Amino acid sequence: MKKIRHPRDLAINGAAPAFEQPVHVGRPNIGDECGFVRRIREMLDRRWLSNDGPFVRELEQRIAARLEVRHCVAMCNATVALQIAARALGLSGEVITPSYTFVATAHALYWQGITPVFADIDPGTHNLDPAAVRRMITPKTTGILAVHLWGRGAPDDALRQIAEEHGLKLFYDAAHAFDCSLRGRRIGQFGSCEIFSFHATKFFNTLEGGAVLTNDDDLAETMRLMRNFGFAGYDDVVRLGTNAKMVEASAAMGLANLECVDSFIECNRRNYEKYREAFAQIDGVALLPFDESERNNFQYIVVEVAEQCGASRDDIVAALHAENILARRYFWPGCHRMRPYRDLFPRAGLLLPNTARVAERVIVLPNGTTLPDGVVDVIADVVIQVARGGHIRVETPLTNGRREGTDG
Ligand code: T4K
Repeated sequence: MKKIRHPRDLAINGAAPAFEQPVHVGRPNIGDECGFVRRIREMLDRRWLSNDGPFVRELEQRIAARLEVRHCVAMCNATVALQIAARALGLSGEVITPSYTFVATAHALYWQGITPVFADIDPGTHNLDPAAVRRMITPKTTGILAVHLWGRGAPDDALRQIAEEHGLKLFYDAAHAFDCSLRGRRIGQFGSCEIFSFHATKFFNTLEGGAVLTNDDDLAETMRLMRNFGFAGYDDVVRLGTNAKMVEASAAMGLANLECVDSFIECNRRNYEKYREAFAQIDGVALLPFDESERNNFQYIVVEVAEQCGASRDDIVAALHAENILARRYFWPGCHRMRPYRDLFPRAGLLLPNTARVAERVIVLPNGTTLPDGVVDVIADVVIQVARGGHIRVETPLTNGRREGTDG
């Protein structure tokens, strides 16, 4: 493994990169490969590929049991699941949500003709700040879509109180939070419903996929109808619907991965502990800790670069990219600065100071079962050298040759 003891050892200064192949944030975890292939053969023999197939049903039952929730409604991805949930909850007008999230959270609302109104975050947790949510309520507000960012539970008690006071629906984007807990209860049980992503890059994946978890029988039934064009029988369409079905191949992957979730967590936790140890020694760069009193999947390794650090966040990202470690600037620049929303709310930034600050400081580092040995030490060594000013400054870091986010 490459040793970086001096600025001249940095690839950004001309040395050979630490890794020949890119080290990604979001390399998929693949669990029981033989179990997946066996199920695919079974699926082909059965000639049942989609439409509420036996693997989808089994996956739904197992996830509902694991998360201790009555209903799991599997879908093709979390973005469409969020849209269906918003529609099933009867939302309209404005829904309050964070800007500091993956853009799918805002897009899902806007796609449904609902205006996402962005509230600021707590800079300590990166989750919605309830006081900021209160400030954004108007007569048009019908709901709150909070996010359990990085798998850390959003402040449900305070949000529920606000929702009750104002007659608002509360639901959660739990895309990052599979197998996590909040105050000792599994995420999946909060609000009217919670939406999980099982995208390839997520800690638990079904190739592409997602699900809505809810304890509300009627809501679950409505969403089951909505995901399959509103069909209640062969010729009986009882409501407006779309095609949001999970296919059997995805469910087969989910079943194969579900058996290995505990080992994924163990691996993520080991890596997280290595990162924690390494970053404890670096001034100006801090790891966002997981709450050890909760159940965590340890997937997102989030570090924040302080103003007093000797280098900017983007300098550090550029130096890591030069080593072929493709660290990410999630969720820069914030949804409100992306074009569809920038045009909608040109002055939104005035009310989102914490969002702006956090979005300028965060780096997300690789984790997961494919993490090469020694990568944490290399990352720490790169950050140490760059933080001491031993790098060539660059204006615009690139991710796989394309710019992330926008300039807005
Ligand atoms: N809400 C929140 C809070 C979310 O974070 C997300 C998704 C959603 C809702 C919507 O969920 P879905 O509709 O996707 O189910 C990635 C994921 O595509 C996205 O699912 C995820 N959040 C987001 C945080 O990250 P990108 O555009 O940053 O990365 P992407 O998909 O290009 O993948 C990142 C890297 O991972 C690639 O450069 C290479 C590697 N990779 C990727 C795939 C797909 C692999 O090695 N193998 C693969 O198969 O969005």
